[in-house]
Amino acid sequence: MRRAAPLLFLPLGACSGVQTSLGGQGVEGASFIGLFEIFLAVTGVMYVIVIAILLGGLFRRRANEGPTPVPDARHPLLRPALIGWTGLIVLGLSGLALASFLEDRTLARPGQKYPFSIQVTANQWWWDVQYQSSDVSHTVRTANELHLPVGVPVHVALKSNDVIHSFWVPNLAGKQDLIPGRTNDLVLEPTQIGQYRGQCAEFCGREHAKMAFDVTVESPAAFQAWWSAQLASAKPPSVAEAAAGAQIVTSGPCAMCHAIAGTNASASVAPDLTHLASRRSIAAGTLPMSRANLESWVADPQGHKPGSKMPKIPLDAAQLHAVSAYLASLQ
Ligand code: HEC
Ligand SMILES: [Cu+2]
Repeated sequence: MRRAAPLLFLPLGACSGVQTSLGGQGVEGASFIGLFEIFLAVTGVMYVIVIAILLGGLFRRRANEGPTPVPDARHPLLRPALIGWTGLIVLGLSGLALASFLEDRTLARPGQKYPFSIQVTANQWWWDVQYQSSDVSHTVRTANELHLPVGVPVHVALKSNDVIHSFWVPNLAGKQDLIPGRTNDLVLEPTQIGQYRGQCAEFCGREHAKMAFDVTVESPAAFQAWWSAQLASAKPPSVAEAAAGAQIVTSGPCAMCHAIAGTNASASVAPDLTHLASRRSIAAGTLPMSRANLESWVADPQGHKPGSKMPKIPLDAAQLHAVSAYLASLQ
């Protein structure tokens, strides 16, 4: 038992870092923590009172010895004590109900205007992401990542192409489901620059656990720079090896699923690869971004993410090397 004690602290590992609901790095998330603390305090006080009464009864009985004393229904304190206890419970429960109601009202933000909107579409098992502003020519498509300007409330429209998923960036806000055939809304207003991790929070099939995404909260200037860079078409390959890779990727089967702006690959059933190498991870958080990992992913997607909708395409070592050179150049 004593050796297992450190295990008790294991859950505390979830209290800091890039994926924690106690982070409070967003307006929504921080207000949830406030609500959580109110619930904890009220239920904590109730718990202590109940346990104190139980212990009191236990020790009183020990002290009396002999047969169990019959509770004295005429005890002068019994009536006021029962009335007080009932009152306390009613008051506590209504207080908690009121607190959640008010919290809900604040989070709804009726009438709020947003500078732009992000449409996130869930697929088994990756996230399609589109940035949309009033200027249609500024639409940007990426996958498995979100960039957000700090201090700006942003509207996120959530959709699904297959089954029910759940969008969750615990550091910033609560969960919201993505449901086929309808659009759900969420507002994200990060208050702290940093790197966070989002995760699908509704079991959606075999690779549900490997359906994460990266969230980069940055200064408004850095965010604008990112958006402008994403607007550009893919850079043409500058070395022979990458050019050979581009040939394979844009004319072979890859182009039947993926899009690379500026080439004739324009399918949309798989992650957009135009600026793939500017992301932090591959295949919805499955592997960190690097040329070696890109090569390894293309060589054997089913080995890294069994059941994933990307088939293994037969390529020899030289072809794989060329493909990874090209993919890694897609900054
Ligand atoms: C049948 C459609 C299909 C074909 C063909 C296909 N892919 Fe994919 N690819 C996918 C899907 C779906 C994913 C997302 C997998 C996941 O994360 O679960 C993906 C993911 C990727 C990723 C990771 C993207 C990201 O955002 O993390 C890369 C890189 C990639 N594919 C490259 C290729 C290359 C190169 C080829 C050709 C050799 C290819 N794919 C062929 C469907 C396809
Ligand atoms: Cu899921």
